[in-house]
Amino acid sequence: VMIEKELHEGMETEQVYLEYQPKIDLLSGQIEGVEALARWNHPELGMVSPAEFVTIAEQSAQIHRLGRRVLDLACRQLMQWRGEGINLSMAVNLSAQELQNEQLPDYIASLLSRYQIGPRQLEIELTETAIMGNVDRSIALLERIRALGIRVAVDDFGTGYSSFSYLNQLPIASIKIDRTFVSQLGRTTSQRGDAETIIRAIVGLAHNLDLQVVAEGVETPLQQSYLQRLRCDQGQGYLFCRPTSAGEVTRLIREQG
Ligand code: G
Ligand code: G
Ligand code: NA
Ligand code: MN
Repeated sequence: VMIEKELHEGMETEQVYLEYQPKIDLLSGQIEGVEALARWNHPELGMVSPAEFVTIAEQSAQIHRLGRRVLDLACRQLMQWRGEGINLSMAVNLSAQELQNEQLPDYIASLLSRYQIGPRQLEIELTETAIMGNVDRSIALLERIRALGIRVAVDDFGTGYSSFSYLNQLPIASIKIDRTFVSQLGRTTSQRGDAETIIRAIVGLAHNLDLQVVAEGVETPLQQSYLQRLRCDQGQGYLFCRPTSAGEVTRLIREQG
């Protein structure tokens, strides 16, 4: 209860802020977008991991406040980058409960207009598990988000139900292959062969459905070259960049010209 109250305070202050992890075009190597990742710097505890405080927020219904805060900070940063002549897309993670919030599409629309953001610049990431929890309601809400022009990505693909049959019914634009598959690409055992086979199948299916494919957790040049060969579109991971400050992303963008 104490920690919930403190999280509430943290969200009203600079304690809760965003880091940004670039998404790289695997062919050109250019940064095409970023994923916003929430951070909480607690005055006594120091950095609290998002796995912990997102769970706390989910269990105490503060997840809606966190979601609004993250969306607001993300759109504000997009506005700032635009002022600096930088055009990126920004992905924001949402939890399952937020997908049940009927007010979410209107809130997002109000942010787009407040910060003068084009809808194509914003993306929403949701896990399969979050979508499948209440699939009809999820689809209805995602349709409203898509109607605003915002793209939706399925996060951690391959770890949930992996309901391939649902993929073409979901109003989504891309899928993110979970890093457990990507991490096996570096191995010398038969696991690598399995991961390759799975990734090839996911990419083939996704591209047939006109979905973009992002590989998560790319840590080595070897994994990168496998993913290029397997025709993944984008990569994200420590090899390219850790989650970092907006200023650092700006510097990297300037550097790539
Ligand atoms: O940021 P990593 O750096 O540790 O993130 C850990 C987990 O927390 C990931 O599953 C990520 O999707 C989730 N996460 C990070 N930021 C947010 C957020 O703003 N909202 C929600 N719902 N989840 C987040
Ligand atoms: O669940 P989601 O995909 O949103 O989680 C993003 C999480 O993945 C964050 O915690 C982020 O710090 C972490 N992450 C990003 N790149 C890498 C990577 O290359 N390797 C590992 N192990 N984790 C990563
Ligand atoms: Na994510
Ligand atoms: Mn993920």
